[in-house]
Amino acid sequence: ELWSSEFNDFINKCLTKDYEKRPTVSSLLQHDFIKQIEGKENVLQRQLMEFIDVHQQMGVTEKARFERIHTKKGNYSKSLVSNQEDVDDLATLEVLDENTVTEQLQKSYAKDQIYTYVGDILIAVNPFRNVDIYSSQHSKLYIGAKRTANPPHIFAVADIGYQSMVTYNSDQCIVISGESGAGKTQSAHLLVQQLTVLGKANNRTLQEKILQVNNLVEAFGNAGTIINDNSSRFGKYLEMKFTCGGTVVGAQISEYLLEKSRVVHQAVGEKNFHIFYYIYAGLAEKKKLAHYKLPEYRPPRYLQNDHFRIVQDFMNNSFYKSQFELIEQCFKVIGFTLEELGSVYSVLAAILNVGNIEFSAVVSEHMIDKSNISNPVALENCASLLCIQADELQEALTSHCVVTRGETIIRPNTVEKATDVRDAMAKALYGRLFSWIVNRINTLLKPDKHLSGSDDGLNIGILDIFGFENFKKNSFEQLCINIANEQIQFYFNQHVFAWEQNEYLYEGVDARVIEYEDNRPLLDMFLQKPMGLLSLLDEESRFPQATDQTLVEKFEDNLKSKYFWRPKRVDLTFGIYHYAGKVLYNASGFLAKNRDTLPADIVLLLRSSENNLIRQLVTHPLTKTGIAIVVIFLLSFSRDTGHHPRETTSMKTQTVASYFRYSLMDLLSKMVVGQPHFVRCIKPNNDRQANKFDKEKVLVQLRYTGILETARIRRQGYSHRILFANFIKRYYLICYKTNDDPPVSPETCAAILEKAHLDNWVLGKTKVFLKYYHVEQLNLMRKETVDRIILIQAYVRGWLG
Ligand code: AOV
Ligand code: MG
Repeated sequence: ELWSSEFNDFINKCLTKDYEKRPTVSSLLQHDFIKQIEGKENVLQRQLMEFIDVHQQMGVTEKARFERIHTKKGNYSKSLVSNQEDVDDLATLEVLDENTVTEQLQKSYAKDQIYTYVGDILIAVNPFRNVDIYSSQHSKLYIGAKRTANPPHIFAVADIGYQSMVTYNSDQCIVISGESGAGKTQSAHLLVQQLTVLGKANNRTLQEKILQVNNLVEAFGNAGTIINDNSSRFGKYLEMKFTCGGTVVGAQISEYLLEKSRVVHQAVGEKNFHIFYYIYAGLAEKKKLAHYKLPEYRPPRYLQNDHFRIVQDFMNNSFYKSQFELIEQCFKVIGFTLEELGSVYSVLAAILNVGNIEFSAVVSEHMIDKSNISNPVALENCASLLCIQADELQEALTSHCVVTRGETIIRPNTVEKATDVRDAMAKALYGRLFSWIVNRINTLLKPDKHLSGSDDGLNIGILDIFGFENFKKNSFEQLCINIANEQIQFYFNQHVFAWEQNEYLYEGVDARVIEYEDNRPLLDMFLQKPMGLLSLLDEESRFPQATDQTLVEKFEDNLKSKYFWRPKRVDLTFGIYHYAGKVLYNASGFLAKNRDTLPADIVLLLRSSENNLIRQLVTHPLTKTGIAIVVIFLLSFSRDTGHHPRETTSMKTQTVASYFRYSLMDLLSKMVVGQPHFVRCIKPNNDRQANKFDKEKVLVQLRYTGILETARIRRQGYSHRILFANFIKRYYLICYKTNDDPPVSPETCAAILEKAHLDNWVLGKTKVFLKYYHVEQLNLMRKETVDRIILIQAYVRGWLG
């Protein structure tokens, strides 16, 4: 409260370069503000102590690094370092080639220095073991510190994001990329952790709630894959909400494209979503398996795989038990009620029971294949957990309604069809439960209007999606995951290369053009309408007679792109040259997965449930779906002039591909409003081993992510462009007196920059072009003056002895 804008204003008034004009001690003591804080000295003193504590700790490190900082801030071009030295920033390397960069990363890695900068971008090499660099001491060290004062760190990225948000009063987004298992999710956790510290939530509970969000959604959205024991099977954009003053007041998450198919089937060597194992072990511990009708002997079908052949494999697992406790705690801390918690367990248990329902074929007198449920116990269990009628469930699974010429006819389902309906029901229940949890979290963590002020406040978004995947067998899910990664790479290129170069051109700033791998053509091949891969997939999904075979043929006939090829004309495989390498996909199941239909009978039945949560899952069309249609409509309208959008879809016909396309657009639209910061995670080996740096493996990732080009452009380029007026408003104090009102002109900007002893900046037509280290230096100069005043005040009041 005491660090209010009023207090800051007060400090600013005392802030003048002209020592003569500074207020005297006695005049300070008479100041209104000082009087106002009378009686609150204890609070202020504690804050000051903390502040000094941080500074003393920083001081130690700073001393050791003083020389380097000094040369760096003087004349940057002279501070390029030779290969023998340690570098924190690859952009400062004298020799900038693949080998040097890889060696540099390897050297740092060997010393547990897993982070390295490339200009303002952070590279994180996964250590695959705990490194002691995330303590509260470390956390303090990176608060408001100049970047060169400490070794590179993910906390520094949080700090830059936070400081930029407060300084420029603008939203920020942190984009984390890297292949599966590279460390994105871990990085996202660390960012949230540091941002809650920075956002000094004045309410401990809120801080705890925000810290639990990731754990909770990941229990439902992550699973063990061959590559990563805790692999994200959905994309997550977590927005932390702040007041304009920088106090954290809430959080919101958006989820993208959960891999629902995992609920009913897992590839060899993989597992189902974590939560299923957690509840099994947790409920066993509480002796509640029978209550939730979970079998204690044979594992439910959906949990049977090569990891778990008998139920004891996970039921008695102590890790799963402790995770269950943790998740239950998360639910409670965030604010879910016990009733809601019970319903969540019921839905999960119902899904496992749905999977146990088996069908057998009955040949009727009309020779139509019918199916019967051969294990009525599973059916009864499932109906009871979902609070619906068992006979109605049986009917919805084994038959379907057809409306022909106004007449409704009931047709039996074959065993195959009934099995599909069963699995579709399980997937839908899980997907909707996941969205419900996310929506509920958003409601519970919505910033209080009263706290965030009348306006919307500010936010920092953290993007953590599923990483690029290339398995032995790649299906629809891998295709979606990899397209999303293409999109992120495109976004990165746009920011780092394309927009930067355009702006130089526009502002008349001379900068050399850097070549980079543009993945736009490939992205167009996927997203264009009407001939892009996703559109073709949608079109084929509308034909009832279409098969996966006709789909691949359609791709081959229509996708005239060097990025697409078909190795064997006969089978279902096709290949794509992604930015991160070539991937062979198998189109088997593509159409069904894209249609993702849930029969109306099942929806109607679930709507009759006596359980409130279950009714909610099927009653409200997920709000996003509604927006999706509008956005797709608008996008297709504005882009493909001449073509009327065909997707005037109702919810019934919305496919995964069209929803997915919308998701990408929605995500991008959120991201483009904020200033981006990038974290690029690198996987040092394929064996998840600590202390193993596979040079070839790293090199490939450096190549396809364009790190080398990034380093080049960061060396030559200007990462910050600030309008003259904004620049002057913020930094005029460095050169002028508090009461001065210098004109908005390039000359004023130049005067400030010269006064700050900076070189290598450029003035464009409307903006100042700065390198990232210039901004750091300027901010530091401004902050140091303010800090000094605060300390003086403390001494004046005699609080520090
Ligand atoms: P991902 O998010 O990039 O993969 P994770 O963040 O899940 O990868 O990291 C994979 C594993 O690497 C973690 O479970 C940790 O064991 C280890 N790890 C990552 N970062 C660190 C770190 N900073 N310190 C210690 N261990 C770490 V995927 O979600 O599969 O694309 O879809
Ligand atoms: Mg992840």
